[in-house]
Amino acid sequence: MQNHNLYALFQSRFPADETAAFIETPDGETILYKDIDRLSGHFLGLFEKLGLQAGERVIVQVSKSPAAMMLYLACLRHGLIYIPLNTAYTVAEVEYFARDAEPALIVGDPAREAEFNNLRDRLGIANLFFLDPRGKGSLMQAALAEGPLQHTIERGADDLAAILYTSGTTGRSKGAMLSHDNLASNALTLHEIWGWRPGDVLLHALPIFHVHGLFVASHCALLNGSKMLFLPKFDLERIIELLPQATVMMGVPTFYTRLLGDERFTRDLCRNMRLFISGSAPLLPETFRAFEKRTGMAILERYGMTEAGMITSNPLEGERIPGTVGFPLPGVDLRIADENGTPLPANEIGVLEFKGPNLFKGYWRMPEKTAEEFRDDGFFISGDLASQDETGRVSIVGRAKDLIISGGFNIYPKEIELLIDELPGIDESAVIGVPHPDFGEGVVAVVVPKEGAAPSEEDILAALKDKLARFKQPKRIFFTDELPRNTMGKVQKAVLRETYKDSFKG
Ligand code: MCA
Ligand code: AMP
Repeated sequence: MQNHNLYALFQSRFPADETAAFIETPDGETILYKDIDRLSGHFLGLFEKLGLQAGERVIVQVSKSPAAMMLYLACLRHGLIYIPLNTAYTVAEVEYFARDAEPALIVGDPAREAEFNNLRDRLGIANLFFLDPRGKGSLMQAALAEGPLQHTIERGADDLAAILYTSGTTGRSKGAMLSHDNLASNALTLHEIWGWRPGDVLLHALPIFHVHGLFVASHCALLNGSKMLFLPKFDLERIIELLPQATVMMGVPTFYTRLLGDERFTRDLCRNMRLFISGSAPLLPETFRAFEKRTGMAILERYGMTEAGMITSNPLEGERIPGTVGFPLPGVDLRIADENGTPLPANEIGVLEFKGPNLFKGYWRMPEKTAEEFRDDGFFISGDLASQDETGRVSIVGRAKDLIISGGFNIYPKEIELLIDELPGIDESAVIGVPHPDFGEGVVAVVVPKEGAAPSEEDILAALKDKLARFKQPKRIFFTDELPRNTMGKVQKAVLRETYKDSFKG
């Protein structure tokens, strides 16, 4: 029987060259391909010692480091379900995920040791370890004392490899369950269509707690036996320094607008680059054009979501058209439909629905929520508004879901509104995204105070501080007497977005 464990696929592609590097950091840390089995094997030793069983969950909220990458690969090998969390989440937010996922192991940042210990005690978490940004800490200490073991356990196609939480329109996060085959099929497709070739070097500046950085970027490199120039975070100086050594880079639009904002970013700097890929948020056509003018290269925009990885892509060969996200990936069945799921004619705007081998297995312990988002014929309702032309090319034109995407991070207004509404002196609130020069969209809260009350912006922000990750906190708060509503009583967010559209101008 074929072992569907994703790690087995990667292993089958590791380069024979003993000197081939997998990861290089600016601090001079290097991991060679020939060392991945051994380094991840130490974690396997620890997992055995702790008695962790395949199918159990592991929550990981640590800084990006080569060691964190090894931990991820070890979880795959042991059949553990990997749950990465945004490092910006507060412990209050982590608590929600821990209650929902019931992990057998949590790995956290030692900078928040006391808070994590408290969480472990309250929730009765069996195992808690720490890993710091330099790959040191109690996890590494314990792992290095074990093994290395060398198993890559048998997994079936549908066995889960990871759960990635995406926020929900109700304010409750949902865990998207992704199988080994979901991840493998998408990685193999992207490796193929983006023309990965020997000698490609990936400049990796994305976080590794989301699909974009963890799966799309790293998996392509692993399948290609490529080196990753691994930055702890987006760092303009480092990127300018490293670009001449790279051939491929993936980023959110903010990466590209920030690069364009620096005059050292030139055609010559990109002389060895063959591909810049953008996604997670809409790339403005003006950014695409400015980039082309500066570098002579057309950014390749693709579209995806946590529930499925990548779904469409502009072509490697052929025209990349700004404002479009290209064609459905091979194996992906895609349609633009009305509210009943009936396909619409070409060029009409509707909701993008799709299915394919990359489509997830549902939301963790939320069968009703899962059912709501699938059609009877297995198509998934993305919540994105799109059109498709006669040639099959897709354009994302908006969102049916109430979602803000800021610097590539998704923010669901409901989650913030619920917290603001429960504060003293506040009647109600509406949270919207408006154009932001750096993040694409910036979060704005429009608040209606209770009669006679005069809450201040500072009070509201102070109250949100420990409850919400920094990137979700409103960057501006406005007060008003009343929110605009339609005849059904629904808040007209489009009207608010228009009213406050210049909040970040100038
Ligand atoms: C940081 N801040 C943000 C964001 N990031 N605020 C809003 N939106 C953000 N994305 C806050 C910080 O807390 C800080 O607040 C202030 O903004 C300035 O921080 P700065 O140091 O400039 O930020 P940074 O560290 O440079 O980060 C910006 C970033 C980063 C590089 C754009 O957010 C990033 O790496 N984003 C990528 C997200 C991503 O990987 N998305 C993929 C999702 P203060 O100063 O007030 O304390 S996967 C996905 O969407 C699907 C599958 C897909 O299609 O890919
Ligand atoms: P996430 O839930 O973080 O996986 O974000 C997925 C959402 O990001 C999609 O449903 C889209 O709304 C958005 N998205 C991803 N790529 C693009 C893109 N190229 N253009 C416009 N929106 C995008």
